[in-house]
Amino acid sequence: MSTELFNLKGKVALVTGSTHGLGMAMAKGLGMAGARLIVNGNSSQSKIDDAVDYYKSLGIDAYGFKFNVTNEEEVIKAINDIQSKVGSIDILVNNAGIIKRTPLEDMEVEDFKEVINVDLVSPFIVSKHVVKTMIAKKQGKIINICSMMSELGRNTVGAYAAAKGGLKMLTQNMATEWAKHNIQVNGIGPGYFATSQTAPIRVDGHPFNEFILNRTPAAKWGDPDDLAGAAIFLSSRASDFVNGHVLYVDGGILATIGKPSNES
Ligand code: GCO
Repeated sequence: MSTELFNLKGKVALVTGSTHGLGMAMAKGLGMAGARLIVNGNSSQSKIDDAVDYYKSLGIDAYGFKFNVTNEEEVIKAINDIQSKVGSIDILVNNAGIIKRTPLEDMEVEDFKEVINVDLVSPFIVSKHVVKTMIAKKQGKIINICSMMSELGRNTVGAYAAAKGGLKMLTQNMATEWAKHNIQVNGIGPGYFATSQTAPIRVDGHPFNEFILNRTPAAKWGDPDDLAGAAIFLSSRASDFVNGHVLYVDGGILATIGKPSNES
């Protein structure tokens, strides 16, 4: 019984931004649990093809769809293509995101708007169109990828924090409106993970690197594969009565005030 609860066989899972990083780690987890994987990106077709080949090399049934999650027309067309070529989407992971690190007083309005558009508006756009079939089928799972910045501020990432804070509340409101259709909407809040996005601040000797190693009770950066379990749980029957919750996978950062660097 216990493993059956986490079995995703026969499910179709769309993970936006799943050609690399955290998106790829979560998508791999869903594929290994049996889901048929819809791989999405917007940079280049070859990057998507390479990712699909990688998933297939792991025995995962994967299909690539290049579309811009901020462009509603492209999203509508892609969802129709996916549904006609693969099947209706049972699991949606809104992972695609960007970050711009600039002090707020120096940030261009266009840059602020772009971060909000990709990190907050696109989860709304994609969910709005995917949920229609979930409502008709009276079942579905949506996972929004939040952040430590859904709870905490940090110098230079104001637009990102505004978006991720908003995404936490969007998650709660989606749950409020769609739970009655047996659709569970939850979030995952990654802590600090070793990805290309954090590479600039994860350099040996970089003050932020030392800060994170000291600030994180687990005393390490997360491995993207550490997110697979949370993604499978929130995509499976095991979470059928979990709604509007953000599951933080952060090595304990949010659990603690931290400690002075001279304390072990
Ligand atoms: C940063 C990091 C963070 C992490 C993550 C933390 O500059 O602080 O890039 O944004 O990526 O979101 O939860």
